Amino acid sequence: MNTAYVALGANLGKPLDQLNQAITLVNKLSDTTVVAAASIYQSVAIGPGEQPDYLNSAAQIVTELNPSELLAALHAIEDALGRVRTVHWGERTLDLDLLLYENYISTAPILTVPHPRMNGRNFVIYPLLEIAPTLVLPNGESIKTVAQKLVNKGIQRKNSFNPQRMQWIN
Ligand code: ROI
Repeated sequence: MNTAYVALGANLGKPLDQLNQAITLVNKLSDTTVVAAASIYQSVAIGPGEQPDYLNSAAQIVTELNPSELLAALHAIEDALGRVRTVHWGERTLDLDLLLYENYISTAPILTVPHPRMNGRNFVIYPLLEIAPTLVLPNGESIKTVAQKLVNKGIQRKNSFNPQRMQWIN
């Protein structure tokens, strides 16, 4: 069994509904189980133009899928939940990013793990810190050190996750 971490984000449609559907689908992937999910964090959009705030979270999973299979499965869930790919870095109905997969490192453009921009984003690192406070990244840096370098601004913790129901509660 391999432990992996996935970031979830949405800022169009009904973001909380999409995240709840997404976590259910991730948990239903073959040979994959959601072990923990962080609270929902509402965060100001970074990126071009005016965008609604995002809802972000992170999940810890165990899986027998390999990194490329897992990434493909996450993309399939994005597509199933109607992600519209328009502007690069634009608003989206659902974004699922593979952050970490064991201590695997890949710099291939189609599968970059660890996620290349995760360390600079409080909306990725804060949820990750919540579910994996002792995590050490493949480069040897601890999640706590990464979190301490970030500015606690433009982000608010919201809904907590109910693991029995596999849902964030409204
Ligand atoms: N901004 C926030 N706050 N949260 C996201 O998940 C997010 N995702 C993105 C871009 C457009 C970079 N901005 C974001 O892909």
